[in-house]
Order: sequence, then structure tokens, then C-alpha cells
Amino acid sequence: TVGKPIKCKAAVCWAAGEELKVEEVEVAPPKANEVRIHILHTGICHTDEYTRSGKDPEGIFPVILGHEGGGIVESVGEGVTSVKPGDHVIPLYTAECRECKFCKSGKTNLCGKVRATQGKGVMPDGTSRFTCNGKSLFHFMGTSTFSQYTVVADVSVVAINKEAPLNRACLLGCGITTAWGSVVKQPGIKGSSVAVFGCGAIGLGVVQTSSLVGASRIIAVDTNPGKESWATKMGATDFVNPTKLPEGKRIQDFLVEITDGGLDYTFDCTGNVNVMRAALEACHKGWGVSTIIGVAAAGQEISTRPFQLVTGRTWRGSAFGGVKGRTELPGLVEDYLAGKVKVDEYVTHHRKFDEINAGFHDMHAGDCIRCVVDM
Ligand code: NAD
Ligand code: AHE
Ligand code: ZN
Repeated sequence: TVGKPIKCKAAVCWAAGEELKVEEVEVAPPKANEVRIHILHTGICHTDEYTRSGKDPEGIFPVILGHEGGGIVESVGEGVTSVKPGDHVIPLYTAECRECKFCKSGKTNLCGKVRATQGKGVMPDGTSRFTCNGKSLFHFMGTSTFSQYTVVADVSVVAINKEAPLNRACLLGCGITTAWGSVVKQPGIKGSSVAVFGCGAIGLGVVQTSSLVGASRIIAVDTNPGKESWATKMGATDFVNPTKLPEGKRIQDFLVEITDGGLDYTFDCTGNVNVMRAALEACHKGWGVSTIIGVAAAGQEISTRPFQLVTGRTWRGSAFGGVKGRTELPGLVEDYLAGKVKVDEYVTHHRKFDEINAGFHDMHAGDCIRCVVDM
């Protein structure tokens, strides 16, 4: 198959708001500095649903979604030295070229090399590798893992230990790594108090990692009462359901009261801008830091009284947890294999590829942390 197009199945989203359709697609061979990957498993992240639904201002259709995959390199284009056929890999929606202004700054994991074309749904040369019945399809987040074969830039993929089962390690392509990085990259969390808003895979990962680094108190907040046992299992010391507070009591005021002035660190893992505000305002005066991880819909904006910041609270955010994928993911996979980082626990649902839409429905049902699709 090397150098030739491959025919395989992919889940195509033809238009915003439509269900995915599993179709036969043609995947062109990788060009220079590109890698073609046989995807074996993929998670479904809330961000896939966000773009499918039409809430993503960057969304373009028809598209092959998916950004939490695991697979094996099938072939590589000219000039690729970082991975080789047979390598077990995780595609990276946050590339790492190690040469651009961002990568060299030492201040961010964002990379400038392929982000512009990635956002337009094409490869760095401006074209797509996917066609369906002769019609070109867009790539998504530089990964498009809802296809049995995908093509990514060589700066957007990392090889990992072959001993890691890809049907679980795929979750390190987004959810768990995002959560892990958002905590370990903030040095002060050991011995501090933390509140986590939203207990999906991302929020539970933040709870887990806060516990791992030694936070003194971890308050999990979710409107779904079913999340209490999950949060406790991942290390939360308290659980608060904001819908069960006394009439008129705001969640931020409640948290400030029970923590003697507020939290040292808070995290939004919901994507709801009102929750983001509550997370900021639940921070302690003088030093509290609130991190936005959730992704909000087009047109949504955050607000608070500037006085909240004047009096020493910090509002920040992170993408992929601030993690540089090519440099840091192999080590995180080792931590998983050594039992230091939980991954298996997050997989509550499995689906065959033909049932991928059911996997999206699972996500809304409330008892699903992650659904892994077997390709
Ligand atoms: P999820 O839907 O599985 O989890 C969200 C949780 O929030 C649910 O348990 C839900 O009950 C809870 N929730 C909803 N409204 C709430 C409220 N008002 N107060 C408290 N809890 C509430 O989603 P997920 O896959 O865990 O992703 C969470 C968010 O993170 C999404 O917005 C996703 O797009 C985003 N995300 C961002 C990054 C990044 O790099 N920044 C990476 C992955 C995911
Ligand atoms: N396209 C959206 C933004 C979506 C977004 O913020 N994505 C996160 C990753 S979410 C993974 O589940 C991210 O990495 N952002 C940084 C980046 O470069 O996209 C919009 O609002 O336009
Ligand atoms: Zn994601």
C-alpha cells in the first residue's frame, strides 16, 4: 500500500448538526514530512461533539472529526525521521515543531508551524488527503482519528511504548493529558486547596492529578449527582452539587464560605461561561488562580468585575494542558504503565466503529466518562 491511496472506512460529518455517516473514503499517501497512520482506537471527546453540533466557530464541513486516537504508522513521506512504519503512535492536535517562535520560547506548548492550515482543515500544503466519492473532505485538528487511516504532519505525531494498550492509551491524545498537564505545570498545587468544576474525563483527571501531586483539599463540583462517587474514587475530598444549595445561594459564595475565604486553585472543566465566572470568583483574594480548560461555544464571552483581578485573583487557561506532546507524552505513557497515572478507569463505554453515533449519544447520557471506539 506504500505510496498508493488506501480505501477504508471513515465517519464523515457532512454538515454541522448532522449525525456521522460511516462511508468508504480514499486516503492519499503521505507527502513529504507527513505520516499515514492506521488508527486502531479512538476516544470521543466533548470537543468532537462541540464541532459536530455547529458551535465551533472554526468548524468546516464535510469533515472527518476525532482527535483522541491511537494507531500504528503505515507509511511515511519523504524527510520523515521522527517515526517509522510499525511505530505505535498518538496523533497530536497540538503540534511540536521545536523550531518556531512558540516552540523556542520555552513559555508555551502552542506551536505555530501547522496551526493555520490545521484550522482550515487542510494539510500544511493547503490540500486534503481525504476524498469520498470524488469529493474532498476536510481534516480536523490535524488528526481526524474517526478514519481507519489518517494522514498527519510529522510534527503532529509521537511514538510511544508498544506495551501500552492503544485502546486505553488513546485517551492520552486529549482528555487525560490535558487534565494532567493543567495541574502538574502549576507548581503550587501541592499542599493547596483546589476546586474542580465539571467531573467529565477532564475534571476527573484534574481531581486525580491534584491528588497525585498532594493537594490538601479537592472539592469536586458537578450538577450530576452520579459524579460524586467518580470524584471520590479519583481523590476528591468533598463533592458539591450546585443545584442542591439553599435557594439563591451562588456556588462561588458557598465555596468561599466553606474554605475560609476561597480556593488556592480552581479549574473550569465544563465550557460554560457562567461556571468559568464562578470558578474565578471562588478563588481566594490575593492569590487564587483559576484555569479555564472548557471550550465555550461561538459567541460566548466571559465576564467578571475587574475588581476580582485587582484584588489578586488570576484568570488563565491552557490547551492540551500545556503539554509538549512529542517531548512529554512518551514519559506520561511510562507513568501510566507504571501505575502512577490512571487511564483504564476512564473507559466506561466501548463501541464498534459502525456504532460511533451511539458513542456520541453515550456522552450525553451522564454515566459515560469516555467511550472508546474500536476501528
Ligand atoms: P463532559 O461533558 O464529559 O464533562 C462535563 C461535566 O460538567 C459533566 O459531568 C457535567 O455534568 C458537568 N457540568 C455541566 N454543567 C455544569 C455546571 N453548571 N456546574 C458544574 N458541573 C457542570 O466533558 P469533557 O470531555 O470532560 O470536557 C470538558 C470540557 O473541556 C469541554 O468543554 C471540552 O470541550 C473541554 N476540553 C478542553 C481541552 C483543552 O485543551 N483546553 C481539552 C479537552 C477538552
Ligand atoms: N476551535 C475553537 C477552539 C477549540 C479549542 O480551544 N480547542 C482546544 C483543544 S480542545 C480538545 O478537546 C485547543 O487546543 N485550543 C488551542 C488551539 O490552538 O486550538 C474556537 O473557538 O475557535
Ligand atoms: Zn478533546
